[in-house]
Amino acid sequence: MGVNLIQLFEALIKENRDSIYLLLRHYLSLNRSFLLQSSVWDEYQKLIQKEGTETAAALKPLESILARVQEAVINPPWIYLAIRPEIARWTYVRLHTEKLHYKETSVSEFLAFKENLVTGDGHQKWALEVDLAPFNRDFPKLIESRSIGNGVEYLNRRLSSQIFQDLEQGSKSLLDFLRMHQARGVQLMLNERLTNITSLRDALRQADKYLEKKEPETRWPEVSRAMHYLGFEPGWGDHVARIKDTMNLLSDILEAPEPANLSRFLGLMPMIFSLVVLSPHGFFGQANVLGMPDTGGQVVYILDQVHALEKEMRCRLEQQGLNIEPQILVVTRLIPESQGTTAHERIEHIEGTQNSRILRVPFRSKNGEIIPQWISRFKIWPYLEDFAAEVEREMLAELGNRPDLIIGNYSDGNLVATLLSNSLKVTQCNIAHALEKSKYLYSDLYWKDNDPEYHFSCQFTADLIAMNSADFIITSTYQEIAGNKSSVGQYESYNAFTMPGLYRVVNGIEVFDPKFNIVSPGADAEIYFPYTQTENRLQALHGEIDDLIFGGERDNARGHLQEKDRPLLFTMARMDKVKNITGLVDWYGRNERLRENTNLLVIAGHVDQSFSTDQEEREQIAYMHELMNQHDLDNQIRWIGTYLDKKLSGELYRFVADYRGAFIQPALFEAFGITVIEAMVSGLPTFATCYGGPSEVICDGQSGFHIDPNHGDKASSIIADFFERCTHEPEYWKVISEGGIRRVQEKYTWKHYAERMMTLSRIYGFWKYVTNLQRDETNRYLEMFYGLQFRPLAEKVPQPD
Ligand code: UDP
Ligand code: LCN
Repeated sequence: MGVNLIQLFEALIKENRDSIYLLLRHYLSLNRSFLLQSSVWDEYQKLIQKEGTETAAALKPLESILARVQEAVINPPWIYLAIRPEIARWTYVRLHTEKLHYKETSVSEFLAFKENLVTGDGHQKWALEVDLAPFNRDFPKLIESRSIGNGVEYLNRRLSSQIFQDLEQGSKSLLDFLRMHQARGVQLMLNERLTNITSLRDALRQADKYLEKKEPETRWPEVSRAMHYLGFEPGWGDHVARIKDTMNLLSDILEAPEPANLSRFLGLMPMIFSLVVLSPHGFFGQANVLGMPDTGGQVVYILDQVHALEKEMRCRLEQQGLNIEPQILVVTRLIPESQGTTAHERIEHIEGTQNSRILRVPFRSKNGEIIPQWISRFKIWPYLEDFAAEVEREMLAELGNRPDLIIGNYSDGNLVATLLSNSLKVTQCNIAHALEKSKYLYSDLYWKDNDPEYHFSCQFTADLIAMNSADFIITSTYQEIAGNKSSVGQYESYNAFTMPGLYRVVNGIEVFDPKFNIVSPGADAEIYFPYTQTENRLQALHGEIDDLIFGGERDNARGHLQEKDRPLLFTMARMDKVKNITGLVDWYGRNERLRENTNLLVIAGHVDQSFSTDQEEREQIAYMHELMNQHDLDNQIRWIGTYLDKKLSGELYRFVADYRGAFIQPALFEAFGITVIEAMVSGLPTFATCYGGPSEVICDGQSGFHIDPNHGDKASSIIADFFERCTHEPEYWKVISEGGIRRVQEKYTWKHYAERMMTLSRIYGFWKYVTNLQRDETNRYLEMFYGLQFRPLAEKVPQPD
């Protein structure tokens, strides 16, 4: 693309010099240093409207480039452009606005130019550049952007061809790998009799002959003596048919490795008996926690994940013929001042599981005292290193051994997972949930302004360390990694950025790295199911729900719906600014058609501002009241400021669907949005933000609708159109409702999630082993980055007295 772009630019400049000059002058006349994608485009549109058809025609060929400009940085006479011609591929160019010179430039120069505009101190001669590319030079990388997020498939192909290329060496690695399997002190798979590939092949043949004579249902204990004698230990299967199947797979691989066989074989290996899930911040618990500060979808996700994983682990262990109870430990922070939750309890059994627990470990002050109060997720950085050390001790004591997999969650959990995995040499998996960098505009560039409140310098440094040390990363959507044609992925945004005066990142994370895998979460199918499944409906809750929506005054509620037969437009979210509930109320207030056709039901925050301890939430609450007054909305909006328990919220979605309502998720940015899939699977036509995960979860016009929160009028008229159409054409509501149900049932289920996670953890475990993928050089660099950058930054975060 680079070459084409140069040619295109040169040709355009030659042919349409005057018009291009006019456009560049227009950008300069705005007196703005930074223009983002939408402004670059909107300003271009304004100009051609003003100048008329001749200029429009002359500039038309430039559109294909302009549409791909992600950012323009202006400091006359120069304009620097960051162009993203394709998903996850970038080119940087520099234009002289007077001479119309054009040159491709490096990412480093582009970032330095940006820094200069922020600091105003001229180009720094030397800035710390973080560049991880040299470390990854010898590692395999995906080539096509459409393969991003399917790392495991790619790795599997790579692994089998590697084994194939050197069958003896490859098979030897496999043999060594199988020989090292143990569980709680018991040898599994192979014993010391099988010392080389020839003896393994022989033993497999003999075992096959022996098993041939047995009934397929014969259980392992009945053949175990003979198997042991041949060199085989438990783990091959619970009965003869399965044992034979596993052994045949291995024979096939030893003969001619094929990706499908290898991944199936590894998927059957007894490798995962216990795992640790890290989620330090917020209030982690099973009741009364949602709605507490920093506590939302991540908790829902992890609890559902634990249920699904425990089930899958148990099922696999049974099939492997092993009588071992899987163990999962969710490790979080112990908060003595637990505010009516269980956050002060050291250990808590997870309901609905057999052997999964929450283990809580406190944060400590420098002199070792336990910190009693909740601490915002933006300010927890100074505690994490000691926390990790204490977690390591407590976790080993709880599990009796080191875990087989460590899963980090969010920036803090991923950093702790890094420290633990490095120390224990355990496979590390990261889950971001939401990378804060994409949520706040210019959070990197103006980090200094934000640091007193948000400490992004710590968070982004922690993110870079954790991303690069993870063995594999799972994401809920493709866009989380690499965005789409027009918008940048959340991980992609970490590849090149700068925090002026601190450091400049020129290769922060490689989104073509096969460590990335899309494994989407689901919605708890026992709670969130279609409104049409009448036999499972919770009729007993309908009185309560009716009163909640249509009742009169009650604590923590505002508004009283007058026209009760109108369908409900329903929203439910934490009242963070980014969730944009106030934006929605404003659009609703302004759109007469929407007001005539619907009532708005809002479940968010607190109605009484004094109940909130969070500054951002308090501001949103005040603004919400202001908007309700301004648009006179008390007869049309019901605002409930109470968090609902899961059963009630599950039935509420269906109740709204009974009356042909819809769900709306108006966030300025939503990383994934569990409420979106909950609403869809309940059968509610769903309108959700086009920024972030929902844009991928929903197929626009089929399983719901995309709306742009930055264009409220357009968004509200899309919704009004829908309701108007449904009044003439009631079947239309059903079409979208069914589309949403189908989409979630096909793509977003915990069953699928657990199966895939279990396969991934084995394949990445094997990959780590055979390629000796310790990434020693990267780790040493990251350790240095941790010690020299992260630690001093974290120490500067103020701690309570
Ligand atoms: N939730 C709930 N009761 C409420 C509000 C929210 O149970 O009153 C749940 C909601 O059903 C969803 C989660 O909280 O499971 C919110 O997750 P989401 O990913 O939508 O947003 P987050 O809070 O993580 O940003
Ligand atoms: C955090 C978020 O902000 C949501 O978008 C996700 O749905 C949630 O975590 C679970 O991953």
